[in-house]
Amino acid sequence: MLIQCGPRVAMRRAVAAVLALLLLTLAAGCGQDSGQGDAGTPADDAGQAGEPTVTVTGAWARPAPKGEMSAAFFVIENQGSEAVRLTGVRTDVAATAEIHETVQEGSTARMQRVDAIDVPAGGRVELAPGGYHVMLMDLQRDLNAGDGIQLVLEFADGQEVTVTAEVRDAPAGGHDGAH
Ligand SMILES: [Cu+2]
Repeated sequence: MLIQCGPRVAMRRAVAAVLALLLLTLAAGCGQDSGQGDAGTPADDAGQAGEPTVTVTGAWARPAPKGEMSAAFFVIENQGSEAVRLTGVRTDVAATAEIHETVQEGSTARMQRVDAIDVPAGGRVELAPGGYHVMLMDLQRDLNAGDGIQLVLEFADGQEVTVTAEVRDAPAGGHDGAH
């Protein structure tokens, strides 16, 4: 018994020493972490705390009379670390707003509705004549050059971006197909 007692005591002391070291290390670590954590946390969370990660620029729409159709265009930039998906657009100026894509088939341009537009992380997608556009159907009022119309872009992750699109004619020289 005495022979076994010695090692046990030694072991207990060793364990105690290790525990003490561990506690010291943890205490020191905690002190350092709280300092670094305060500085690092806000930046780390910026992209995930409901902060907008999408910027929409250069919004414009074609002039058209009430009851007719128009098309709106803009550039979506995604600064986030995850892809975003434009799933819809709301506006007061049209009874219906749909996301469309103009596709070239031989010499004819045809447009079709698309469910969504994906914008990759760090990427951009341009809605422009001849490609993607927002179709504004059954206009509720005249869209005259110089007007500003409000569009609310809805994304799959729940974020919404409101932009004012300037009503104006297509840029000179831009190709003016089916819109
Ligand atoms: Cu269209």
